[in-house]
Amino acid sequence: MGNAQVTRDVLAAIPHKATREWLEQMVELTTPAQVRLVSQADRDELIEICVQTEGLIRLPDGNYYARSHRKDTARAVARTFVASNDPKDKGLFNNWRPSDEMHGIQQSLFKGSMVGKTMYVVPFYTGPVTSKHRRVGVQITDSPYVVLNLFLLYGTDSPALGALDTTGRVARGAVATGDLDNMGQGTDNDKRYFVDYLDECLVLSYGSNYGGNAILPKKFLSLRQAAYDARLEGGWLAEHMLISGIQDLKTGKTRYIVGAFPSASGKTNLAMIDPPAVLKDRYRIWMVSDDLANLHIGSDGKLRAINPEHGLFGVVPGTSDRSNPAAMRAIGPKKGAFFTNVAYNQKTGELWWEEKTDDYPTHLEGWLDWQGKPILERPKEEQRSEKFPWAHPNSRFTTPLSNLDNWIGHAAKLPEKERPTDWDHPEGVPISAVLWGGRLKTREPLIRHLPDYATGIYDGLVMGVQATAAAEGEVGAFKEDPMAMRPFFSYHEGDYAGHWLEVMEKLGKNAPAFFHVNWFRKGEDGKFLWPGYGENLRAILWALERVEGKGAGTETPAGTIPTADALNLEGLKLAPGALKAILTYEPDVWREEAKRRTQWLAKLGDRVPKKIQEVHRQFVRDAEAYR
Ligand code: GTP
Ligand code: SPV
Ligand code: MN
Repeated sequence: MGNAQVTRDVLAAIPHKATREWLEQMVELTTPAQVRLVSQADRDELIEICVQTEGLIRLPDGNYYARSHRKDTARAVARTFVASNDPKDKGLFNNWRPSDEMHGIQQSLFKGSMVGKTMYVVPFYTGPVTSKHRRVGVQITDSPYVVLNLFLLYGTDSPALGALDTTGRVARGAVATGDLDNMGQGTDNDKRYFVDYLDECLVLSYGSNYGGNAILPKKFLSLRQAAYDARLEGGWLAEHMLISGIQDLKTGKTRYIVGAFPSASGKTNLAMIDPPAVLKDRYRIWMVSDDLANLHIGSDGKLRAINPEHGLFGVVPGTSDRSNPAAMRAIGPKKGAFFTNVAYNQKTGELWWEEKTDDYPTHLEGWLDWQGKPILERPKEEQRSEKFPWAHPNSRFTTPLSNLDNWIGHAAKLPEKERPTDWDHPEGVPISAVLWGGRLKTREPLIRHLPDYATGIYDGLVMGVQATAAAEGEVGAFKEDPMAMRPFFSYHEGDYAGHWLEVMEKLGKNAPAFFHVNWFRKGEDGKFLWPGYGENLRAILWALERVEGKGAGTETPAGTIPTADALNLEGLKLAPGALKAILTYEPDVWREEAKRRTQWLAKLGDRVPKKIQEVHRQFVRDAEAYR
C-alpha cells in the first residue's frame, strides 16, 4: 500500500497492540490497495460491492444468491494442515507439519496476494456476548463474500471491536483467495494451503473463499484450535456437535442433548426439529447449536454447553417444508439469508435444490444449475436426473440464529413460566446425553445406549460412516470418523480419547449418558427404513427415558437397543419389517465389526488409553460369545 500512514490510521482503532502489529505486518506482506475495518454496520455497502464485483444476486424475495468458484465448493481436507512445534501432535488424520516449514511456504504465497484489492479487517467474538467462554478474534480477507458470511455467523457488531480491548488471547485468521482459476485444485500441483498454527492461535488460509476453508472462526478457530486449547487448559472440550433442548410441556422439565454426527449427516436437522403431529402438544424443541459446541464443567459440577456461533451455515439439498420446516422458515422471504451454489431461475428469481419439492420445476425455462449453466442446454436425459444435480450437493444457506423461530434466544420473549429451564445460564445449558451417529446403510441400529462413559468414548472413537459431499472426495465410501472429528483433529486421536476420559472422570456421577444413533439404514430396495427428521424425536425420547433409569431395551454386546414397544410410535407408519430391521442386533455382522475395530485401534496405536483398550477387548469377547 502506498500510504503506510493511512493504514496505521485505520488500524489505530484496534485496541489490542499485538493484534494491531500483526495486522500491520500482514498489510506489508500482502500489499492491498486499501485496508478497511468493518462491522455489521457496513453490511449494505458490502452487499452492493458483492453485487457489483462478485456476481451476488439480490433475489425478489429479499434474500441473496451467490455462486462460489466451481473448483471451490467444499472443505479441502487434503490441503488442510495443523502446524505446531511439537511432533507429538501428529495424528492419523490431522496432516500435522512443523510450524517453521508451513510458515516458510505460506510466507511466499501471501506475499503480494492482495495487490489491487481491499483488505477487510473483521473483529469478531464467538459465543454469547455475555458468556465467560466467549472468545475474541480478528479475521482479515480480500473476499467481501466471506465478510458477509462472517457477519451472519459470528458476533461482528460493535462489541466485537471493544472485545479486542483485552490482555487475553486474540485469535487471528487471514484469508487470501488467490487465483481460483489457476490453483490446481485436486491435482498434483494443488497450490492451496489452509493452515492452523496451533501454538500461535493463528490461521492462514490460501486458495479459497468458501465455507470451512475460509470462514475461519468456524472449523479452524472454534474446533481445531479450540480443541487444542481445551486440552492444554484442561477440563473442557470443543466438539463438532449440535446442542438441542427438549422441553416437556407436561412436566415443565427441559433436557439438553449434544450430538456428534459427521459433516452432512443430520446435525442441523436434529437440532431444530418440529415434533411429529402427535407429539406437538407435549414437546417443544429448542435449537441451541447446529454444528459446534464448547463443553465446560460448570461451577455446579455439571457438563455445560455453549454454541460458539451466531448463525447457521446449513446444507441446502434435502431441506424442505416437510423435512425441516424450521430451517425453511429461517431462510424464507425477507430473511436476508444467503444461498450459495443452488439452482437459480434468471427469469423468475426463484431458487431450487434437490428435494425442495417432490418433483423438478414444471417449466425448465430460465433455470440455471449451480454453475450458471442453463438446464435446457443439457442433453434431455440429464435435465431431470439425480445423477446430474441442479444444486451442488454441498450448497449451503447462511442465516443468523435470530431468524430461527425455535432458537433458544427467543425464549426471552415467553412468559417466565413457559421458558425452557436453564436456557440463559451464563455457563451454558446442562447436558444429559451425548449422541454419536453417522450414515450407515447396514448394521447400525436406530439407537443404542452405551452402559457408561468409558464405553461411550470407546464407541465414539471407533465410529465409521459413509462419506458425504461436505468434503472433497468420494461420496459413500466407508471411512472411520472418530467422534465426527476426522477432518478437524488438531492432535493425536488416541490422546483425544484420553482427554475425553479425563473430563468425564472429573464429572464423575454428573457425566452424561452416551448413545449411538443411525437414521440412515436402508432396505434391500435402497430406501430408508426410518423416516428420519422430526420422527427422530421418538428415539431421543427413549434416550431421555434411559437417562432417568426407565425405557425398556434388549442388552447386547453393543449396548441396549430399545424394544419395539418401548418407543412411542403413535401415528407412525413404517414399511413391514422395517422396525424389526432397525432394532435388531445381528451377531454375525457385529463379529465382523469387532474385527474392523481391532484393526482400527491397532492403527491408532498405543496412544489409545488403556481403559479404552480394555473396553474394546471386552466388546470383542462379548461379540464372539453372543448367539
Ligand atoms: P454439516 O453442516 O456439514 O456439519 O452437516 P450436518 O450434520 O448439520 O447435516 P445436515 O443436518 O445439514 O444434513 C445433511 C443432509 O442429510 C441433508 O441433505 C439432510 O436433508 C439429510 N438428513 C438430515 N437428517 C436426516 C434424517 O433423519 N434422515 C434422512 N434420510 N436424511 C437426513
Ligand atoms: C462441515 O463440513 O462440517 C460444515 C461446513 O459444517 S464447513 O463450514 O464448510 O466446514
Ligand atoms: Mn459441520
